[in-house]
Amino acid sequence: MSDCIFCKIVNNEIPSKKVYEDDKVLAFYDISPEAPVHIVVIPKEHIQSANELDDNNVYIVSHIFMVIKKIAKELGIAEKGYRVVNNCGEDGGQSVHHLHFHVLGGRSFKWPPG
Ligand code: DGP
Repeated sequence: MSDCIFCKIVNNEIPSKKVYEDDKVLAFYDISPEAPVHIVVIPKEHIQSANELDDNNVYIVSHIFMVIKKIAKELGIAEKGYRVVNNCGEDGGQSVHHLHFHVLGGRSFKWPPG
């Protein structure tokens, strides 16, 4: 989508610090980190949110979680643990309307979230 920030990152129209890329998925450092390690993992295909997952595109979620497992190990947060967050829609606090998963690590987190 032409006005989507994350599509622009996929297309290298906006620079990002990438940690993983393949033909379907991109992972990069969040611009406003909430933890010592804060990565955003996205499908390259524009999917607006978790609400737009369907039988044809949901395979990307399992692929994203395999990518998360790999980068968590590489970034040294796998052993102590980390948090994966998907914000969906207005009440979920989603600000960029391209499906993404936050991977946060390097500190401990409280529950429930605010
Ligand atoms: P959310 O609130 O769940 O929609 O998260 C969107 C995240 O995207 C937020 O933590 C900040 C990050 N973000 C927004 N614009 C950019 C950008 O241009 N570059 C990078 N690296 N991250 C961005």
